Amino acid sequence: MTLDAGAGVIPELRVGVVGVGVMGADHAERLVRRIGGARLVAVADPVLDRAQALAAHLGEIGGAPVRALADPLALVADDEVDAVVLASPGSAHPPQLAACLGTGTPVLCEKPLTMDGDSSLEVVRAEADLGRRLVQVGFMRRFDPEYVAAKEILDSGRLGRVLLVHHVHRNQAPPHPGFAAEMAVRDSLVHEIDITRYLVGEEVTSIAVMSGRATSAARPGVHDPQVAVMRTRGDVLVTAEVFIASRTGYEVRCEVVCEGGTVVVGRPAAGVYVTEAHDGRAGSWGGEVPGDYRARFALAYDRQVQAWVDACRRGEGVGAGAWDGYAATAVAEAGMTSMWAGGAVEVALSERPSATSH
Ligand code: ISE
Repeated sequence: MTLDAGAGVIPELRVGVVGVGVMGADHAERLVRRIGGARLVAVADPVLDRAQALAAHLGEIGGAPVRALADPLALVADDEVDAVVLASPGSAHPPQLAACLGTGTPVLCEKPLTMDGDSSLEVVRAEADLGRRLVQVGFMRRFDPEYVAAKEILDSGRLGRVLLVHHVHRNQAPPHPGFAAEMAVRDSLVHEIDITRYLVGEEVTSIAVMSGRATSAARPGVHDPQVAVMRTRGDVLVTAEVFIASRTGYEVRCEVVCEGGTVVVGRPAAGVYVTEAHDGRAGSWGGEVPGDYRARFALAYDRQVQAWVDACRRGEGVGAGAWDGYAATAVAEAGMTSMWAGGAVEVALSERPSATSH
């Protein structure tokens, strides 16, 4: 259904979720439990059993009845669906995004926007042709309270110019058995690419991805860990460690070094301090390392989805847009080239259509 930007605030946004894997199920439950002003009406997945199982689970936790469909495009075209959360694999996004743009349906699209820069640019141009913002990309760190506070401090100018950014991004284990080498860049590092652009306010112009000694827990054919070195248009140097099988837990940190001080996001000492006995083994001290991104960024996801729902109801856009999705994908693509071929790879972004600067 088309939401008319001039129609005022609509009382309740009827949402459909496409893709019911880890993030789709997480967003569906979030919509049922914690998001105001929206009602989840349908979930779709080519594996219908999974969609049906999720719909049943949502009923058990007290949600209103949710229809389960097998065809994502039927969900987008459904008269009862005002807006779509796209949590299908990135390779499935292009036709699903095209359907959303074709029906004027606002869409919160999980990253990556698409699998390569060219197809992401098509999304940017298709949205620009419509002349209204419909696409939000799920770069949830932009809604994390610490990243938001860091952005405010940097923008205030009180620490002076940004000189360097250091990121750490560790996952406890590969998210699924099919995890391929490229995914460390396209699915994980893409967050550092986006948040660098957001914090520094400049495009990334080159990237080199390097690997050294690998963990013995690395999957065959996957370089793990890796370090990316990026440069922004204004020559800010950025390092990013991406570790897929760190075994310890999910750790995301970022330190921005400025002329007059530093800002750190995700300090390990934050939160409650505990000492803990481990059944006869040596005890441990400190806080807890979260198991995965759903725990670490729970609040960011809630805020992101609530901000998206509120913006859709007003007929507006919020958060990362199609251009941000394109820019991040183009840098990730260059990163994958560097990962296989070595050396720094320049990133040449296309000219930004003027209608996308909303
Ligand atoms: C996953 O797909 C995500 O988006 C997480 O935020 C990221 O930390 C993880 O590495 C990815 O696999």
